[in-house]
Amino acid sequence: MNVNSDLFPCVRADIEELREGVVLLPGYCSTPELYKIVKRVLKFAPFRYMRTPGGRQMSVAITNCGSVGWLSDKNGYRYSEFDPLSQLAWPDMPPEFFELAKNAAAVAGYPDFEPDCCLVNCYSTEARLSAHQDKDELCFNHPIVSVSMGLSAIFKLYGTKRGGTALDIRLDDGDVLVFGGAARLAFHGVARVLARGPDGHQGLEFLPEQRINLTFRRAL
Ligand code: MD6
Ligand code: FE
Repeated sequence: MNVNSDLFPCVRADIEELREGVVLLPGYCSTPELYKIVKRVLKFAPFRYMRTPGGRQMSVAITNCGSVGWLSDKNGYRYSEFDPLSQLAWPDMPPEFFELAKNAAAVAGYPDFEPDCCLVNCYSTEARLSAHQDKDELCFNHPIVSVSMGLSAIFKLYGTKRGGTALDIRLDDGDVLVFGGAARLAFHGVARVLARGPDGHQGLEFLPEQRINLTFRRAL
């Protein structure tokens, strides 16, 4: 498939390996176009607040596209072919999404990455994502590709054991983070979403109050 894309690459700064396995592609994609595609996905599978297995409602609103989607409810975390809200299959992964994730992974050193799931997270400035490992996938040889849009966030990167001091990574609109290899099972979370500054630097005209993050995975 050849998707001619205005979405990437538009690199704002040098690509940087922040730690073994963690590669930041600053400003790698053009988010206005990406956001239009997100909105099409949302028509079929709107954002919703899921509950943790412990019964707490997450502050991050979630949806998915792809052949499977990530879920959390009282029965645990897992991937499912079906959206529990609609009982239908999740919307297909848009080809532009697939190409973006595949291309970013290749640039970061993973030429074989083919995502089957895109988890879409939506944060208000009050939302947080507590430290976790992404370990519901079948095989950890594949990286995770994370794309940030809208408001900036402070992403905390820990080691492969819980606790310790974190590396704080500011993720801005258009940044892509590729997370694999030695870091694939590192703990990480989102400590806070930064409100739009008075200079209007953070956030986007079309997404002034929120941060949206796409995480591409190979679940199966
Ligand atoms: C977020 N990201 O940035 C949440 N997981 O909103 C993640 O949880 C994540 O960015 C695995 C790999 C990269 C990520
Ligand atoms: Fe994660």
